[in-house]
Amino acid sequence: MKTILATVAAIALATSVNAATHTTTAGPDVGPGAGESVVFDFNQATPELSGNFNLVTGTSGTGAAPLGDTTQYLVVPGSGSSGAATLDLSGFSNPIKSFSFYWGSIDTYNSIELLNGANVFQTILGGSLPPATGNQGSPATNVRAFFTLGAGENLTGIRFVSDNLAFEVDDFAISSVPEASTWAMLLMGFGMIGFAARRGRPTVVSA
Ligand SMILES: [Ca+2]
Ligand SMILES: [Ca+2]
Repeated sequence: MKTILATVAAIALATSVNAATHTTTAGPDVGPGAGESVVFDFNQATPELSGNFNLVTGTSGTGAAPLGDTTQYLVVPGSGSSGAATLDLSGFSNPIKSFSFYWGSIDTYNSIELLNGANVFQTILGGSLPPATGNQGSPATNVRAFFTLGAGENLTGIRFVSDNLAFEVDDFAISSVPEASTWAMLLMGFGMIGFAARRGRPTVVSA
């Protein structure tokens, strides 16, 4: 009976944690997590990015450079006092297991929406990564934010939303997935090993 109860509890626990979780590391940026690589550094325009945004360097009236970041970064909104920009991740092989980015001067009115196609399956508020005071010079509010996706979650895009000035982002990274060509080479390699193994084995002739 104890075993059954433990199993039921384990299943309940497993299903209840089916959502992206997050942690942070204080700035300046420590870079991507284990198994991740930067796929967007925002140093140039990219077709995957759409919406109300700007790519800027340094601190101006609309965006504050994330602590220690001297490169170009993403700022939302690009015009007006609120807006959203979407980063299309559908070109990457799924499942994406984790992602991270350098989040400058976190504000409570910043949020990210995790997308599967047009569907928002989770919203994470800036206020859930305290202290979200918007402080531009504090390591506590300029952090590498790490997100681990829940089981079965299919991430195809991220929407950066800001209801005021501003949401600053740089060096967006995802868990690296081997490219199709890498898989083809791996499979070819396995095939050759298999062929060699078969050749080396004495042929058994059944009577
Ligand atoms: Ca950059
Ligand atoms: Ca900010």
